[in-house]
Amino acid sequence: MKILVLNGPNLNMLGTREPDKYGNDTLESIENFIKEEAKKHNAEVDFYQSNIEGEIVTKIQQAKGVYDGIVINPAAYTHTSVAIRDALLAVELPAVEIHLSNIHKREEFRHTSLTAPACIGQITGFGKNSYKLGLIALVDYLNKP
Ligand code: CA2
Repeated sequence: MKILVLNGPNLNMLGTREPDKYGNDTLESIENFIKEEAKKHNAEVDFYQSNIEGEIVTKIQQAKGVYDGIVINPAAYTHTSVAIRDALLAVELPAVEIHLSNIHKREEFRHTSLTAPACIGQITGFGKNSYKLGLIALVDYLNKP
């Protein structure tokens, strides 16, 4: 089972600023945490982060036929990107949207996700465990006959 873990803009800055909102872990340490979890489920994970919407769209398009599913934190694009939503719908791969913070507890503009309706579900507010829970939910979904 091959899973693509996608991260959107500014998540490359994790661990350097705003620890109250996003924790102290760097993106690299979160990736290592996900790798360990993936091993337990015999899943292979690849990671991609971009600050550029079109690059994320292209990566989603290229995932078709290569990956079985996607765990995605679209970051700020969650609230704005019709293009990422359309790409997720176009490739017809199961995707789980995750967020470090609870987007529903924050500013109103973060309460809407344009991308979540293109996913099988959303996990929000559990810090780095959101990635772990997202991976487990996706693996479970893919293992069901
Ligand atoms: O809680 C999440 O995971 C978010 O996707 C994070 C996004 C935010 O726009 C979403 O509403 C919720 C922001 C990521 C910014 O990451 C930073 C990391 C370190 C320092 C500054 C920003």
